[in-house]
Amino acid sequence: MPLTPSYTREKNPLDTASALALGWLHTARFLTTAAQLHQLPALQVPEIAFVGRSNAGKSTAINTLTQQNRLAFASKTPGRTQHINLFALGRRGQTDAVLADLPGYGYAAVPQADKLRWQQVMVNYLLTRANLAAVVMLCDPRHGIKELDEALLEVIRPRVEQGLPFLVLLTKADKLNRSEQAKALSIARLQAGGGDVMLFSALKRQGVAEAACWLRARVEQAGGPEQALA
Ligand SMILES: Nc1nc2c(ncn2[C@@H]2O[C@H](COP(=O)(O)OP(=O)(O)OP(=O)(O)O)[C@@H](O)[C@H]2O)c(=O)[nH]1
Ligand SMILES: [Mg+2]
Repeated sequence: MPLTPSYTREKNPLDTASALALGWLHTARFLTTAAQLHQLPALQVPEIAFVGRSNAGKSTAINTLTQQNRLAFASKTPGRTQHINLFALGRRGQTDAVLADLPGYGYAAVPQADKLRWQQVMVNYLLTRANLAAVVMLCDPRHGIKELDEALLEVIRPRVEQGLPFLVLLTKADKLNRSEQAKALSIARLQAGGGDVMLFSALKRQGVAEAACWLRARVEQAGGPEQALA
């Protein structure tokens, strides 16, 4: 039996997997923006959508995961992301996956007509986007999964039941102490309807490697080109 080379023995496989996933996410670059669904390009590569209430931390999570401060536009002003913004991933200029930053819902100061229009765009996106490979719902655990989040879970339930991977990312975990984090995690697990749940903090970099590995695994599962992922 051949001896295991020392470099494979010394490296922790989990560290290797997260370094690979984070390196891959770091290749992210802006692809396009669309105010309406029909303006989105039809793509063949797996796409992972980031959804959640306004101010939940979607854009910040994308910036943290891609290790790029200004990729997605994060802001103290809720309702800032008003378009679907796509970011391409892949080495050597190839695109082997796409991240989609969707406009947040539930921001009170947005006029009702705009809110309804956006909810419709979101619902249509989630139901019809052919290359959708996974959904990440970001949720501020201090508020929990609210009615609009539940409505969105209902919308995607048929696709989740057909195997669409789904992750609830409990953001801003730095605002909670350990026992509050544990409680938020168990409540969200009950509500997530079969999806995965993780704690995440952009500030403390908590859960970043774990979420990065989750994203990469979903793209591999969806059959992203292997040579580009290596
Ligand atoms: N303490 C803390 N604050 C965070 C974290 N993530 C995001 N924030 C803050 O939350 C606010 C909203 O973050 P965004 O990333 O812009 O939220 P969004 O979900 O993209 O919001 P919309 O684009 O309005 O839908 C900003 O002030 C961020 O700095 C985190 O992990 N910890
Ligand atoms: Mg945003």
